[in-house]
Amino acid sequence: MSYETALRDEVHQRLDRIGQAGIMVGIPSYNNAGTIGHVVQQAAQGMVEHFPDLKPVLMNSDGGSPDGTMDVVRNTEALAGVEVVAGQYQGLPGKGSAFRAIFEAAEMLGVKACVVVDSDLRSVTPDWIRRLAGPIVHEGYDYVTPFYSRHKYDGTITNNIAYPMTRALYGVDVRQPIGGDFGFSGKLAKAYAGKDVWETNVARFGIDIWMTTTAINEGFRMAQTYLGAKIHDAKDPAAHLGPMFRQVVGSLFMLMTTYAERWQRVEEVQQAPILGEKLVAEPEPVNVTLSALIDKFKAGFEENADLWQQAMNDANFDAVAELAGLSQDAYGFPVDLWARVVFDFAVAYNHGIEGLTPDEMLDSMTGLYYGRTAGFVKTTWDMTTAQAEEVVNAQAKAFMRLKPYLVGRWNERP
Ligand SMILES: Nc1nc2c(ncn2[C@@H]2O[C@H](COP(=O)(O)OP(=O)(O)OP(=O)(O)O)[C@@H](O)[C@H]2O)c(=O)[nH]1
Ligand SMILES: [Mg+2]
Repeated sequence: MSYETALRDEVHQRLDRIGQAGIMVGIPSYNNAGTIGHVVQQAAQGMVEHFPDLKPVLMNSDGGSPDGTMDVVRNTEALAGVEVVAGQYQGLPGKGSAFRAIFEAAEMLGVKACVVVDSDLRSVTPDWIRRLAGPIVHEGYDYVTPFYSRHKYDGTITNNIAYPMTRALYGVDVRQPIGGDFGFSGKLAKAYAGKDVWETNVARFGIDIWMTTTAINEGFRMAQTYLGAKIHDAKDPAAHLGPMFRQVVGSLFMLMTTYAERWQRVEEVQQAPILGEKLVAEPEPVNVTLSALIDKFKAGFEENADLWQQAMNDANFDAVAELAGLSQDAYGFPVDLWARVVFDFAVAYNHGIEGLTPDEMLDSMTGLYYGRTAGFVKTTWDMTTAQAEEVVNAQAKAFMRLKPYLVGRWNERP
């Protein structure tokens, strides 16, 4: 069933009664009763303290949490002057649908700026709201992405795919394209709300990459903003990231068809300006299990070798097959090979492989992502976060350097 709107009647009526607002913070949630109270307090305080001239609204867009998340929001104190809306969205279950309701609400209220922050954040402060909304309210930007200090093993989908692909495809260096905490203008919220993507992975964890890619390609002014450390309920990449990988990468690949004319012409990279005073912060360590990652890669090879062979060119497949035979000591996953593998799958996803659904392709690619993550972990094991950052940067450059390979394969349709 498809929905015309993500706003349920009761939420719509509540927004109608509020009428108009100047600034809004939207918080998506699903079972975050333990952490959302803090986020609500900080966000509300941030609006009141830093934007006293704008009428503030805080909206929690929940996925029907059985743990009482919305009650926590409604009962949180210290919100003098802030209108609080806690409601369930309708549509496909997922973070993207929750955001769709927030976009629609921002449009209805005619806000100048909207900020979204995750409900599992522990490092959010009122100052985050200033840093995310300030460039929109005062400097005419439409889209602001977070620039965090993250631990080297937090954000492995970002570092190994979302960041290098966004930079190489669209020529914009935006370090956290799927960071989850963003600021955007009312104008951009309206543009997002008007799109027809809510039956796709964009309704789930594809939302972040879609927001960033859309903002870049539809000419919205964008910037990054220093936020310090992102401390949240981070996940071990070996244990929890499979579905998120499919949804993010599926959306990223899908968008390559939408914007094919544009990315094929891009040869230069420009950094989106990083605004604000730098925040120095020590991120919390994220644990990874190297042996588990390598095992998952090898299991993926056992299970999907045929499919990998169909998706990849022969030389790439042979190189990957060789890696699957290595011991942990000898293991490594070269950056150039990884870039070509991602490009092979991007082409296979968009042009199709007979007898395979796009989701099956992404499922099988997860094993390769574990393989590259293991390679990254091995290379950076003894490195500081700053040194690991250089590895991420070099990898992004490799994607750009090898882009002609992608363009060539993209255009050799059967
Ligand atoms: N409404 C709603 N919100 C969701 C859903 N899934 C996730 N969210 C929210 O989206 C935000 C991000 O989700 P997380 O699970 O923290 O994911 P993440 O931090 O991007 O991912 P990691 O970096 O892997 O930890 C949180 O505020 C979640 O509560 C959902 O199905 N419905
Ligand atoms: Mg999180």
